[in-house]
Amino acid sequence: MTAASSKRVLLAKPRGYCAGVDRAVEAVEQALEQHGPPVYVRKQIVHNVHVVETLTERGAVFVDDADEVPEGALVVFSAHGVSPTVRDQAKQRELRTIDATCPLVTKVHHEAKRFAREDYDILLVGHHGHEEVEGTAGEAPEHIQLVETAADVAAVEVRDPEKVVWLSQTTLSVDETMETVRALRERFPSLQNPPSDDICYATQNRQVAVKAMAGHCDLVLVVGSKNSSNSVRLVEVALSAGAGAAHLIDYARDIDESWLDGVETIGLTSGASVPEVLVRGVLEFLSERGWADVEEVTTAEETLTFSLPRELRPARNRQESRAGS
Ligand code: 0O3
Ligand code: SF4
Repeated sequence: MTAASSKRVLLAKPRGYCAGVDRAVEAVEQALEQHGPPVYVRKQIVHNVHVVETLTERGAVFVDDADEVPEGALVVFSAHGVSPTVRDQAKQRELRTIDATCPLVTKVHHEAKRFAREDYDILLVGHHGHEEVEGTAGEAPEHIQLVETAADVAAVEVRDPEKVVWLSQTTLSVDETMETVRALRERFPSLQNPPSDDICYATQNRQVAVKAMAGHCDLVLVVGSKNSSNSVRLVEVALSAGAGAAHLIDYARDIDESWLDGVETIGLTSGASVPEVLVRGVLEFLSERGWADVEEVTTAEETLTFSLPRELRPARNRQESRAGS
């Protein structure tokens, strides 16, 4: 008689694609279908190696800068958004553009523009060099300063401490951001909050889900790429919520077999830019090694979807959306 196996997988839900990523990936697919290759994409459409490779095979050409796109060609702006300078650059080169910026990133751009118009000092919590932060800060560079962590707060200088607001990147750790905001508020008691949460629903939901299971897990595997802010945050959240260990992997093949030594419960989740097929690959890998018992841990149901960028909708729908706006 063999002892019952105590090996199990807890599978976080929600995980994987958010509404903004789904729309952005679909935008490139539709652009390829409607216009044929090559379709240029400024930066990675989303921060996922597999998505970028797959779209490249289908005729997308990823470039770092709009300068690299031949005049008159078609270019898609990534889900992370672009600054007005990039838009102007594209216009000057007479590029045809499709804007796949997530509407929830665009919302933060609108907030930045509004507070800049009202002459606030805007403290943007986010990661230096991240494309989303470059795009948002580019909306009002003279009003915005970047604050990465609570440690940066002492060095922040504002013109009028009564007229300060904080905004943020959409994909940060909620807990870490709140710590930074607490430190900011200690220095600037009149600090205003964003009109609504800038850290988006998908980022928050994935962190809540991983927190719910981390304490029961000897190991948490997060499927996601290294430059994916929200995926990297899930590893950190898992560790701080009590996971024995946590690792970020692009593919099942990245799993180091030694991570599995002495492990019973494995938590599995994926970042907002990660296709489900990669999670399936990890489940297969684990099943072949005795972790066939999979239990989904659900902390929220997501139903939000966004319609495709205007430039890709049929002409009739475009008119309706103009009339309704
Ligand atoms: O912003 P992040 O590095 O997490 O980007 P990903 O991995 O592409 O995920 C989608 C998030 C996004 C497009 C901006 O919020
Ligand atoms: Fe939009 Fe949030 Fe997804 Fe970013 S993570 S693309 S803000 S829904």
